[in-house]
Amino acid sequence: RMGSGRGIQDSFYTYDELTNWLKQMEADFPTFATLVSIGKTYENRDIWLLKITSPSGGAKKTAMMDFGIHAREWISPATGAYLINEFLTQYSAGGDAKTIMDTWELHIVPVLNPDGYAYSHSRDRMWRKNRKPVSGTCVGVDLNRNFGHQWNTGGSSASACADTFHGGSRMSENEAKALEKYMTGKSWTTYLTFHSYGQWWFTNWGYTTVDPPNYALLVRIYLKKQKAQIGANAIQSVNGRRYTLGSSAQLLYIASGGSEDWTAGSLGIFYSYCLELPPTGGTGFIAPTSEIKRTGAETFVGMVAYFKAI
Ligand code: ING
Ligand code: ZN
Repeated sequence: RMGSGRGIQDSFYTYDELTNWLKQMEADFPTFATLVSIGKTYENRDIWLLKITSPSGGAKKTAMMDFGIHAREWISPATGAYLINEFLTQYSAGGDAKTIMDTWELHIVPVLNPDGYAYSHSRDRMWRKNRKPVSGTCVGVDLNRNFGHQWNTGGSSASACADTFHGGSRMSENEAKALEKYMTGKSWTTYLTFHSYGQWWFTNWGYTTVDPPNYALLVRIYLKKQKAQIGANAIQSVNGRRYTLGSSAQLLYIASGGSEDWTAGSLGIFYSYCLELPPTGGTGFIAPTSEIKRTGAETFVGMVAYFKAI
C-alpha cells in the first residue's frame, strides 16, 4: 500500500507512513472506516483516531483502544495497525472480523504520542515521553503518569528530566486532553491501552495495591478478570505465549496517572485494561520486525475472543 511495496506488517512504520496508511485505509473502506483527528500535539502533529464498524446492525458496544502512549514501544502501534488491517480486510470473508464489526464500534488511536514516536524514529530509539519542552534542557512528560485519577500520588516523578515525569498538573498534556475530549460524554463498554513489554494483562489499579471496591467479590464471581482470562487464553492458543493477569501495582510497581486508572476511576469504565505486549524480556522494547505479524496475529485472536465475551 505504500508504493514502495513495503506493507504495514513488514516494517515499523514512521508516523508519516502510518498517517498515509490510515488515510488510504479510510479511502479503501469508506463505509467501514472513519478517520478523525482528536487533537494536535505540541509539534502540531495530528492524533489520529480510526473508527471502524460495519454499517449493519443496531446499537453496538463501544471500545476505545489506544496504542503508542510510550514512544519506544513500537510493537504497540504496529499491533494497532495490524488489528485495523485485519478487521477491515477480513470483513468480507464473513468470519470473526464480521462478527465483531457487526456488534462493536472500535475506536482506535494507533499512536497517542505522535511527537515522541517520531522522535524515537529520528533521534533516540529509547525515548518514552512526549516532546513538550518543560524546563531548561529537559523535554517531555510521561503521558502514562499525566492522567487525572489520583494523579501524582506515587510512582511518578516531579523532576522534568525524569522518564516518569508526571507533568505540571493533571491532564496538562495535549495528548491526554485529546483523549478526554473525545471520550467524555460517550458511553464506553471497554477501554484497552497497549504498551510493551512483559506479557501482562493489567487490571486496576496502577496507583495503589489496594483493590478497587468490591473487586475481590467481582473477581470471585468472575467478571472482570474472567474476560481478561478469556482474551489471554485465546492469545496463548496462537503461539503459546502466556499473559499474567492482575493489578499492575501488585504485579509490577505502583504508578499513578495511568490512562487505565483514569478511564476506570474518572470515566467509570469497568472493563478498563492495560496490556503489555511481548516479549517478557530479551529484546525488550526493540522488537524485531518478525514480531509484527506474530504479535499482531495472536493479539487479534485474543481481542476477538475478548470482545465476544463482553
Ligand atoms: N509499563 C506501564 C508504565 O506506564 C503501567 C505499566 C500500566 C503502570 C498501567 C500503570 C498503569 O509504566 C510500561 N511499559 O510503560
Ligand atoms: Zn509503556
